[in-house]
Amino acid sequence: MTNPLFDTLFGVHAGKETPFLHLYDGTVITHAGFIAMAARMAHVLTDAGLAPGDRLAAQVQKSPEALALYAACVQAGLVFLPLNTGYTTDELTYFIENSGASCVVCDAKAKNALAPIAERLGARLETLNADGSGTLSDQAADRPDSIPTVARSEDDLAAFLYTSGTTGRSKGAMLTQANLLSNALTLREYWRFTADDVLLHALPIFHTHGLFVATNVTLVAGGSMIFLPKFELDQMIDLMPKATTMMGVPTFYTRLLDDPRLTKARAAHMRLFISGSAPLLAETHMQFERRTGHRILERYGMTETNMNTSNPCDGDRRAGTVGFPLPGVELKITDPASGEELAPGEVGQIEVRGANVFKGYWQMPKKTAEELRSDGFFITGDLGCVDEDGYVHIVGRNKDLIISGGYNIYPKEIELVLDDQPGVLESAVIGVPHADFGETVLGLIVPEPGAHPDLDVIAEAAKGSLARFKHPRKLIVIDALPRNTMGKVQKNALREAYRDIFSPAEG
Ligand code: MLC
Ligand code: AMP
Repeated sequence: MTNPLFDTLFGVHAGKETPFLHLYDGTVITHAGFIAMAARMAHVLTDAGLAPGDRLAAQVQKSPEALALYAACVQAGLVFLPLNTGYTTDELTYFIENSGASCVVCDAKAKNALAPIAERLGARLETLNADGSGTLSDQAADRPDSIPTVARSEDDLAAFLYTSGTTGRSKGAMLTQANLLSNALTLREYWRFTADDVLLHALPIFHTHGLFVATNVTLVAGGSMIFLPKFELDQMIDLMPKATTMMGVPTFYTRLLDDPRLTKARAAHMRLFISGSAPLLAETHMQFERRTGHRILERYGMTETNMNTSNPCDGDRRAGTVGFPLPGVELKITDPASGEELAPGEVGQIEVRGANVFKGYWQMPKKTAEELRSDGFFITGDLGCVDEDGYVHIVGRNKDLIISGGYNIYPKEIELVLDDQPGVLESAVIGVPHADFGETVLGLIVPEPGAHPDLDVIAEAAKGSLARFKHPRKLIVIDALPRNTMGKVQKNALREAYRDIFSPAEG
């Protein structure tokens, strides 16, 4: 194969007039139509001088064209770098600069803000809007429907996905063709995806879950997707009877359960509901089964590793567990201090090894060495254990991380912004339970002696530099942060003290 990822995911479908994307307005884009769309874009990118290995950063709304841009990059041998549509210009500047992108694709609305940085880096700037229009599509319109695929090996990079760091700036996780391909093929078998499957797709396509898990699995199975711009409850309820599978974060499931239209009859055509990216409460799992007759299949993954473990498709899907290591993935539980493997049943840090595990962080050899051992095991930062039946349980995190509605938020990034505000001595940002998002962000502020910081001004400052999903939902002034004898802020004590602030205890 000249380009294993392209050939296996996309190339095999060239010329097939089978449905690939069903849009809400009834439009159907066939596999052949999609591959041709991608080829036209690949012409534009290669004609512009982009060479294999160059990075293309894209902050674009979800659309068939946005997905075709991913396929075009794979075909042209470019490294695809998708970016959260919520990121501010400050945040984007770092990703674009750090990755050394040769091309930036954004919504026309963001063009003026990104032009200076693109110019500084000598990067091309193209636009692609939510409706598929823009300079990229304009140029692609009269290009040929096919293009020779650029040769790549399995070890070549296919994508960069940035993940935030607990202390410093975000790290670009380098994913190879083999990382993505091995996981897609494994999941197709494990979850029994076939060409008959129709996946209800409402996830964003700038993260592992919506881009790689959902899309790549559908592509290797030759199936189709009902491709929605975002999660809209009415559309999900409306379209469920036309789908066979759905992938979502736990918020999708709690929102569906809050709607009385979710019934056994409505879910009767579905064969599989999959959840991941954040812990699914056992209660949600049980409620969903009572309401629909389906046991949600929970799986566990990460940006750096794709999917690691999954509950079985045919066997017992256990609430509160993330199932078994996937075929080809080794998993062990180790002592965080010594790195020694622990006895079965003991809680420790989860480490994984396999073809799914990334190549390292872009231009960060020190960070890479801290998390990716020389023997290939990756230290996930999650804490868990394996029970006597082999099911993996995630019981906590060894990293200061908040997961809100499936988005990862690193408190340090927010604390740095809060600490910079007038009258603030120091701050602590914690995740607290939230009925809709699972966890949400709470900011605790300690004023300088005699100061009375204006919380509205501070909230405004956060808005300027941080994406909306990272904004503290509440700011509270407190006298002092609890510290242990080493001077370390005791976030556990804070989480305990404020655990009911958004979801008050019963009674
Ligand atoms: C939106 N908002 C969020 C938010 N999503 N705030 C906190 N956390 C989130 N996740 C903001 C909105 O901008 C809005 O701001 C307000 O909160 C309420 O918006 P909403 O209408 O309720 O949000 P909605 O657009 O419906 O989005 C919620 C959501 C979405 C859960 C559907 O966040 C989502 O699709 N999440 C999926 C994330 C995901 O794909 N994660 C996978 C990562 S990969 P305002 O100002 O209007 O109030 C990974 C690996 C793995 O983790 O294992 O899969
Ligand atoms: P990300 O960095 O966005 O890829 O997020 C990966 C993190 O999400 C993991 O390290 C886990 O902490 C968390 N995660 C993913 N799936 C699950 C799950 N099923 N249960 C609990 N946590 C999960």
